[in-house]
Amino acid sequence: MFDAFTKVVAQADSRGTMLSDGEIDALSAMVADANKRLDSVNRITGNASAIVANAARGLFAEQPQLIAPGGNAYTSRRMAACLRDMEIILRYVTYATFAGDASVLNDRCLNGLRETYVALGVPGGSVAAGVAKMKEAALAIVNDRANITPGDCSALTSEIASYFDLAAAAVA
Ligand code: PEB
Repeated sequence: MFDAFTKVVAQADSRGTMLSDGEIDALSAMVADANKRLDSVNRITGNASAIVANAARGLFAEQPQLIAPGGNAYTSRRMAACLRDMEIILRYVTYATFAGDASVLNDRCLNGLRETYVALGVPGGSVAAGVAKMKEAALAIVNDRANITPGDCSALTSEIASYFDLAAAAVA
């Protein structure tokens, strides 16, 4: 598992070179914007249950076959597993956001997830649709202008979006 710093160090070490100016500048920019990152993680984390519940509600409204008899979220056991899966994915997205690197998400959550869903008969495309809904909700919360110092959050927003997209693509 890497964060943005250890990733760059590992890459420089495998090249056998000093850190480049570009690498130092990129990490320096990341440090300068660190409060935005921590605020974003805090906001997503603090709203995690609402993000999961609303995304699931939206998913089941669009794909009612999931909660109909025989569906993959039918019975409270499967429904609970589904909500739990969405929460796990959201949790790893917050870890990746915190670390500034996708490796924790890839290695500990997404690796083998598609195969798991195929084996279980869970429709990966539906999970991906649920992840896309969590992405919209999380980014809306991150970009809420209320109670923060206004600033440019576009780079961070697209970074966070990329983690959700990675998760969706891994199971779709
Ligand atoms: C992945 N999900 C399920 C299982 C596993 C995961 C390993 C099988 C074991 C169990 O049931 O607990 N676990 C999960 C995960 C990690 C992990 C992400 C990462 C570290 O360790 N059903 C739907 C929706 C979707 C869904 C499309 C969006 O209709 C999910 C939610 N996951 C779902 C369901 C099951 C499941 C299991 C329904 C239960 C399947 C079954 O037993 O029939």
